[in-house]
Amino acid sequence: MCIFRNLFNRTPSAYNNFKHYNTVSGVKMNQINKFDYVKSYETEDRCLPNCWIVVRIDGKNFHKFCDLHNLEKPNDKRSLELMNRSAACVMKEFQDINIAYGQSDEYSFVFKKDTTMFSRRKDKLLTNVVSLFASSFSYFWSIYFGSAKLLYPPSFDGRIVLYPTDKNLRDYLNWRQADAHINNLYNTVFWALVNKKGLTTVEAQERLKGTLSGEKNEILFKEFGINYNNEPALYKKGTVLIRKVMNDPNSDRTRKTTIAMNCDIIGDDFWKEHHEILEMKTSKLYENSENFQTYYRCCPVIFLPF
Ligand SMILES: Nc1nc2c(ncn2[C@@H]2O[C@H](COP(=O)(O)OP(=O)(O)O)[C@@H](O)[C@H]2O)c(=O)[nH]1
Ligand SMILES: [Mg+2]
Repeated sequence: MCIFRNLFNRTPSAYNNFKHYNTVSGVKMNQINKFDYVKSYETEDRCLPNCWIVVRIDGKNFHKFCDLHNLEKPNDKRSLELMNRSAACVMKEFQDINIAYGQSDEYSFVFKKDTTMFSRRKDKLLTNVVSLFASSFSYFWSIYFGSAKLLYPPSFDGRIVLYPTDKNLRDYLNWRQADAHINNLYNTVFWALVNKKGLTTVEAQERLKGTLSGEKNEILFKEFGINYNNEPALYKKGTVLIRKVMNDPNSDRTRKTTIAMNCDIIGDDFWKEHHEILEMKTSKLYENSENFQTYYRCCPVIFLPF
């Protein structure tokens, strides 16, 4: 259907007059139909049914972004919290995301297997998540960085991966959390060698070449008095976001909210305690009040219940 005809849906005679006497860029209105066929070149790639849909976003060139913004090495609490806040914003907008996991400059969002959001269209799911995450990152920047200016608009890439079984999904999340652990242990020793012992980055790299985790732990402990176990869980474990029904501290009502935890998700305990994630159910009232941050308010101005 010619788009201009839609304008006159309610007054066909007006359309008839219009189409004969008007032109757009020299093309008569009654000839516009001949362009309609270009729409048929659009394709719609849909995610397979009955699969978990993982959307992973990752900061573009974040090593440069972090250097330019003088972020603390190897971990900057502000940037990790900003990533979490942005991810909570995505969770709020897309209620079919059951769980999200983030570390460093990346976040994985898991849509439930039976989501019908955007008719499971890949391009819609991916671009909506990536763009909301990126805009949130800039929008919330000053909350975490105060007067330190955002020097250019950061961007994120994104991909979609489908996992047909719960085991596949758990293995995927295990892989990301194991990656966080390996990188964080390496980076913690690396930057201790550079910042506290004065090694050059090349010397630190040489020193760590081929070392196993036990040896890295030992260097940290013996040479720097750091017990890796006591490092913040935010750095060691990354952050997992899930949905819970909880008592709202600001009223006598219960609310569905997103909570953030820095805990192990590789073992079974997490999945037993939060069995509703894989079962794709709403949680029962969750009264555990430790070890997590709530995101009742995701936006600084408007109260947005989840
Ligand atoms: N200084 C600092 N850098 C970080 C932090 N989080 C992430 N990064 C940087 O972001 C990079 C993320 O890795 P990757 O996505 O592979 O690199 P990219 O291609 O440069 O984005 C890390 O290698 C770090 O350089 C942080 O908290 N502090
Ligand atoms: Mg990156």
